[in-house]
Amino acid sequence: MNYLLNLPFVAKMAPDDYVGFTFFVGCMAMMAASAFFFLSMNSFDKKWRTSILVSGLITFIAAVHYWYMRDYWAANMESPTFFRYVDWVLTVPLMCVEFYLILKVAGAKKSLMWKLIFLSVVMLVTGYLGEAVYRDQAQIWGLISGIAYFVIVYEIWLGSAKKLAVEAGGYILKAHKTLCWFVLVGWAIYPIGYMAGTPGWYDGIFGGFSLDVVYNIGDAINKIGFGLVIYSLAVSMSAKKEA
Ligand SMILES: *C/C=C(C)/C=C/C=C(C)/C=C/C1=C(C)CCCC1(C)C
Repeated sequence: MNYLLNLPFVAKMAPDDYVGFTFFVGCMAMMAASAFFFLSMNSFDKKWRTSILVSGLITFIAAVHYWYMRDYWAANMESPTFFRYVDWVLTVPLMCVEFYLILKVAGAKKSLMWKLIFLSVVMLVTGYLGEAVYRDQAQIWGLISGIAYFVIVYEIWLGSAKKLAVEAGGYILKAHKTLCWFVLVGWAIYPIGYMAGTPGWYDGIFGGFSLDVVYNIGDAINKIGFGLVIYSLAVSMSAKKEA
């Protein structure tokens, strides 16, 4: 029993542990963003509260996972792949819900939401199989995942979601466009990280920069950025209504 008391309660962090640092800061940023979204929620028109609530849920779920991932990294010094993908499989479908919520005013149907959710789950499950289960087949699973990603990009940039956004016009079209850029550019960070982290593929393009650092930066940009786009849309729409 005595040896337990001698264990440190907080793991040490080396000053050059960039992965540990980005897990730590990422965790804090997600917590702060969640507080911001939750606390600002009720200052908006009822119609926008659900969207802001979902923004907060996305960063909150991430904050909890980052808490675990930070710990896991500190204890094992290896990628917390399992927690990473559980986080994604919960938060990315919620990002799909955000597209549906803002396009609802233009008559978006639930089928659009389920289609995007389905594609995102295919993208993530196949990605997990390639990254954690069938490591020697990472290329083929990455390819299937990439196809699902491509279909999501097509759907929002050129497909039915785009049509609805054009119908809605104004601030909604503008916000939709910004979210589309997040998906095209911000989300592309992940497959790049995946390729860079797969042995025999493009490993080494970041000069040994860790896969986790790439994913952590991607998460902060995408989850908090996405939420802020929705937030500023709600601000604009509420201001318009008052005027
Ligand atoms: C908050 C988390 C987000 C927005 C995560 C997004 C993740 C992706 C877009 C992952 C995509 C992948 C591919 C397109 C191919 C390789 C495997 C993945 C899962 C890394």
